[in-house]
Amino acid sequence: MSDIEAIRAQLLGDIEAAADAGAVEALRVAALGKAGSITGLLKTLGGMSPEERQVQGPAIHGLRESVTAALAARKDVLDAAALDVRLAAEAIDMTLPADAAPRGSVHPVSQVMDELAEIFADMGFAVATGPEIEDDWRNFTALNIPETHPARAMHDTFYFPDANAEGQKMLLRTHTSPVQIRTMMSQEPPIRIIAPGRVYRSDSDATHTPMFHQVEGLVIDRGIHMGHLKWTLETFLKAYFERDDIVLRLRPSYFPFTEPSAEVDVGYKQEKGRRIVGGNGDDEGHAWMELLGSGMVNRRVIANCGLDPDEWQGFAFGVGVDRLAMLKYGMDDLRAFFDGDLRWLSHYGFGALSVPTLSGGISA
Ligand code: 2NM
Repeated sequence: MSDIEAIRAQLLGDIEAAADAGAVEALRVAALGKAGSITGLLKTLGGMSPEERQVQGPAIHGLRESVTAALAARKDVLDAAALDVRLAAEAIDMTLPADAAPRGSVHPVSQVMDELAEIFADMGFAVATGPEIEDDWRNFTALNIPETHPARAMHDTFYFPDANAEGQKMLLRTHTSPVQIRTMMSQEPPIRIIAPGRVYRSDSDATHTPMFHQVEGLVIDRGIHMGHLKWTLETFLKAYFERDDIVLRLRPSYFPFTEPSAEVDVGYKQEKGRRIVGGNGDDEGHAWMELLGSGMVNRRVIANCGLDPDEWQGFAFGVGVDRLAMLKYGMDDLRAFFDGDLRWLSHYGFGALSVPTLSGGISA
């Protein structure tokens, strides 16, 4: 066997036996590197006679090509084997139930907001959202809340130190009503929305947190009246509390943004003196509990949003989400909502996969 054939047999055998990428690279350097065996053979071509070079040249170049090809092929085989090992090690059994190792839970506030979205979607309401940092006009002025209104005082509202480019005072929204203002200014009636979200008031004790959650609702259409408001709230509360024996009591009230305004109390028939929810019993055995604020949207608010109040009327309401959650799920301390205590969350939280639906059960 010629030198070339001996080198070829040796190298191809070694390459075939290379156990890993490092061994393949070492063989490449030994054959094709600066001091490699094939590189050495190529260098001998210069000193040969033309006749000899004509024979040896193609033979040596052929050797180099077959060794290069063998190195690449071996590397491909080793790479594929390494990938197989990695895939086997990192395999995930997609057939395992996701609940096998439950981690985390849905906060009661999120659960209740999901329930509200589901209930109101069934009545044709869309969910609207807006920024938590608002300007004075959208949070107060547009809502017919005068400059001198106590809600504007520093001790209730978190103001930012600087005004915006239009000279508007900036603040953390004190209610989600600016979302309704934005909606009325950007959409053509009829409008049916709920606006859930975080709101901020400088207030902190056992029953008040400086950030809390609110849902407000707004309907704007032709010929809307208090009957629509009462039916909507009754239908919502029956669905939310998952019972049919709910009665409402509307008491006259005052809000700058609604006229007339009504405070809505929810009543439960008391079972032989036993209170089902907190509240005071009346002569007929009802336990009444103040729950929502509501009213017919003030025509000045409608006009402030660029709509003609002679053509468009509407009702609006607002309710605290944290309070709704406490009543339905039996929590008694509002502050626990914001502690992030994992034991509380695992006790009161909801499974991430149990999405509320009207068909499947609103809190199932
Ligand atoms: C409440 C009570 C009564 C209300 C009014 C409006 C708007 F933007 F349409 F004028 N949004 N929300 C409203 C009315 C809110 O919360 C206790």
